[in-house]
Amino acid sequence: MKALIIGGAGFVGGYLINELSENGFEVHATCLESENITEKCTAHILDIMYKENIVDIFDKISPDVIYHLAAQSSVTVSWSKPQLTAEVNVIGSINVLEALRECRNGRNMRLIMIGSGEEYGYIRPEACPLSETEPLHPGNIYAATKACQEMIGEIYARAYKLDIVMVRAFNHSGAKQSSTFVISDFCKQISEIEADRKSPEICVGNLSAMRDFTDVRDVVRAYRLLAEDGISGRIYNIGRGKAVSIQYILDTALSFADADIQVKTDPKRMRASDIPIIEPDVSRIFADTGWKAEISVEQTIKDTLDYWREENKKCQI
Ligand code: A2R
Repeated sequence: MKALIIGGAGFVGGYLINELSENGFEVHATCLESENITEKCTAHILDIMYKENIVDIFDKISPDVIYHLAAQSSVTVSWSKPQLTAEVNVIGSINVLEALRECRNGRNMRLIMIGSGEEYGYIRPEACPLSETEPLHPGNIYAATKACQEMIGEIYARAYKLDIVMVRAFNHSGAKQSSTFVISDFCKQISEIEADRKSPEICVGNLSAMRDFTDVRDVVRAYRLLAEDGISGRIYNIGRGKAVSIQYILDTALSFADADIQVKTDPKRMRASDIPIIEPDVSRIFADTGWKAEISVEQTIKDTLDYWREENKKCQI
């Protein structure tokens, strides 16, 4: 089986390249000119804003499965750069869909489109666990573009009979993730305190919110299984199905710390619109592929902390 990952140089891309190459796939991955990619795959330069270039790559590789990961993936950036976010996430995704329609062998390729649990947005707490049929009320620009990408994906699947599977991935974490995400943020701060590079205070936001965290290694396994067993035209939630509080994430991270650390609430980290609980129903993906999260939240936190400790050592050399 041949796989092509569009946007392979990002956080998830590196893990997906590993997952697929370890499971016998011939892996191709695209990156922007400025990015680096691992040697476990064949790299191709691609900007999804140029549809003809996507068609060329699809024709050249003729993959069995395409993973569309390329995105402006930051909620924060989506507020400051809404046009860029819409261009990459919506127009770029339409370019991918059009390329699938126009390339020579597109009817024999499966496209996995990566959306987000953020698409659900302003939910009623009693709607949890959120099933895929729950109405979407995106609460930020990033989420709105992902909902739009998905709606257009559904239209292409139906109108042009293309083989497209869509996912809504909830919070996923692991080593190498940007510290704009909570687990990575806490672990990075702890590692800096341990290394005496920061005062012994960890800055936190709203600790009562409950979110669903899955290890990125489990998430990419779900992506692989969906290529094999997912049902064409379907949308799948991907998550653990069990939310925990940010307080629990903090306490667990602190329990692994080799230092005395005070907790300090930072008003800049408090979001006025924080929804109390977001938790997906993951029975659909389990029914169709047998996938469920296997790596514990505690393990993810431990591995992320170890990653940041190593990064700190590099700074000291
Ligand atoms: O923005 P950069 O330089 O980090 O590059 C990102 C790349 N990308 C593009 N690739 C091709 N053409 C473009 N016009 C374009 N704009 C951005 O997509 C980055 O290397 C990759 C996305 O990776 P991350 O930002 O690290 O996202 P992550 O966490 O790997 O998430 C993968 C997917 C995304 O669709 C998220 O929205 C979703 O999972 O949660």
